[in-house]
Amino acid sequence: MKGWMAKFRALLLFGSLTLVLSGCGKENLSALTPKGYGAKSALDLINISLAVMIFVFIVVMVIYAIVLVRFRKKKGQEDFIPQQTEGNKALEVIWTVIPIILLVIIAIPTITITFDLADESAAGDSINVSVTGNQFWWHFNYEGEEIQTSQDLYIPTGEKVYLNMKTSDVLHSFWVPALSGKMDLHPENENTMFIQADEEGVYDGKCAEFCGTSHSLMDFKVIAVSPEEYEQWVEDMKNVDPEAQPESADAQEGQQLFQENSCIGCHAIGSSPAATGPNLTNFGDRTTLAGVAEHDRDTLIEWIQNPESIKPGNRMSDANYEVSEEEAGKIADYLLQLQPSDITPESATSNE
Ligand code: HEC
Ligand SMILES: [Cu+2]
Repeated sequence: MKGWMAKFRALLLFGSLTLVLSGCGKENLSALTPKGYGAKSALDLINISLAVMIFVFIVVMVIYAIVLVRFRKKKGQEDFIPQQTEGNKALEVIWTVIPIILLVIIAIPTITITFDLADESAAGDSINVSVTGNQFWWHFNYEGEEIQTSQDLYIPTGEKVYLNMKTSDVLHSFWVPALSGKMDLHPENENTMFIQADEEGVYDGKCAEFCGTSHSLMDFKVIAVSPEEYEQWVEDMKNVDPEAQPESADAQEGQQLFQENSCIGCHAIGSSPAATGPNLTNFGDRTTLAGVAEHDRDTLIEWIQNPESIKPGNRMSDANYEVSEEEAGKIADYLLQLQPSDITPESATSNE
């Protein structure tokens, strides 16, 4: 009775764990709910391999069950040693040939898809973005467009967008599970992959290569909008005037403070090339602060005063500047009104 209870408890525990854990994960961060070309191909491969493995498992289990039942010692049967056989050509050929066939069934799509996903022949006619991984943030430079941005990567749906990737420091790995597989970033070699989103949406990205203290906080977003919205976004980003005066007096003071303190030394606004910190041209349109924190005024003030408390070990923490809470508030007002485009992450989720 006791043993039975223990088994029942274990079953209950595992059963409820399965139930609870199956609720984990977000749909826009899962390779099992693919929303793009690369991720769909990968899921096809997972399914083919799984089908083959389930087939093998079932065949083995059925034979096992038959043997167990058929060759049991029957009631009242005398002990005896069964007839001993050695070698059986037919059987050996069968159990060599079947696995070969199964491996070929897995190999053909694997090789086809591997080459297909590595195919860069369309890169010349496509959107190309230089991606730079930094501890612990992402920089995006739209080649030929004079657009530099960080953290949020805008792409049009239904098109291959080629990412030419490098890192400025240690190894990182670019991964948007719902859209495609991973690609490592190297300081020396440029690695290229393409992503293609089939549906509009905001897809979560992660750094998938341990890169230091805040590796787990090196998040980013891919924002897939319709091709027309993308065109609009490109136009808006190209037309940004980095010197433009904000409307409110506080934000104007904030702009002054941003320039007087060392902020401007590390953060570009407009299309000037990559600096030590993220480009803030469309900071007001971002969904998160520094890729992970709440995107609101209070959190931003805290970030400006003590970035270490939000992202340990980040490269802004050892910057030399002194701003009061009031000044940080004005800088926050300035940064939050940097909203050059009507195309925002909401555009990607509103048409659903
Ligand atoms: C030494 C260079 C440096 C200085 C100076 C600096 N920052 Fe930063 N800043 C960074 C880096 C690096 C990051 C990225 C941190 C991360 O996410 O790992 C960052 C991130 C940010 C972010 C978040 C950006 C995003 O994309 O979400 C804001 C906002 C910001 N800094 C504002 C400021 C302000 C305001 C000042 C001046 C008071 C300032 N920074 C001074 C380097 C600097
Ligand atoms: Cu990283």
